[in-house]
Amino acid sequence: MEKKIALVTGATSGIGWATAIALAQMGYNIVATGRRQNRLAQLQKEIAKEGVDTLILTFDVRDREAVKDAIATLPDSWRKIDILINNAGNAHGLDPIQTGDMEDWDAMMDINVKGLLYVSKEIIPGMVARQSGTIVNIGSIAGKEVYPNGNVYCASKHAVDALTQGMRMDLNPYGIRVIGVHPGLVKTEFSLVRFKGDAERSKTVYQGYQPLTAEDIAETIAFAVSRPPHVVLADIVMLPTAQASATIVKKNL
Ligand code: NDP
Ligand code: 8X3
Repeated sequence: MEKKIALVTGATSGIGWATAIALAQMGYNIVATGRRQNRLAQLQKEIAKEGVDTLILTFDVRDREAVKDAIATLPDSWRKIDILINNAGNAHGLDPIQTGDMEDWDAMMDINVKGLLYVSKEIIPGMVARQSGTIVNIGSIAGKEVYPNGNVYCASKHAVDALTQGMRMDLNPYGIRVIGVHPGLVKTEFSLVRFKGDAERSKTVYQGYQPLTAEDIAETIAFAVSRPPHVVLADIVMLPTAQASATIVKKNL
């Protein structure tokens, strides 16, 4: 029997990387996407150990034409995407609204919101035609709550939450499952990106408690997508035990 196919955006690190591996372990062939080609080649080698295939697509989700062109290159045998993991995204900066950097604002809205839409636009029509498919949108606790200085990142993730609900409604007639996964603090390259490569500052985010790992999130995604077809885990908020809300984290420092 033909293997099923999962397309994972932002597969070059963190949650996307771990999810690509977890889905490969479940027997899915993987379309792995991101900007860093060398990382995708590394991932392809890891995935090969699971006995499935990887097809690499390198593009920036901000570039609408690049997204379209890259997905158009999928050979026929790779076109039937069973699972779409909309994961690519990051926070850029952590500043009060009055001093926020507009480049950061553009990056977050363009990547986290518009990028997710651009990729979805290319994949959803096939799912609609086949009347099947599963979409997992990676939101955040920042899409459920707002925290000081999180302004635009929180807005982008609230938008992801709204889009997840909207997709579930619009795709309901076609039997397509739409799952929102909203993690709290996960130790990945996320803070390194948010703090523009400041490794010391990014380390402090995860000190004094046990954060989630990318593998924790991947395991939950794997569980969610493997429920029977009549079951959708619609909205999953996942926090480290030490975290009670976006702003309350019990730290032993
Ligand atoms: P990482 O920084 O480790 O991974 C981010 C991924 O997104 C990378 O693969 C990166 O690939 C990709 N990406 C970023 N910008 C672009 C772009 N313009 N075009 C294409 N791909 C892009 O962080 P995480 O794994 O933590 O983040 C994954 C998702 O999880 C994000 O949506 C994030 O908001 C969300 N999240 C993270 C949490 C955390 O605490 N870590 C908590 C809640 C949600 P590349 O740079 O190679 O293009
Ligand atoms: C990532 C988690 O709390 O840094 O979305 O916004 S948080």
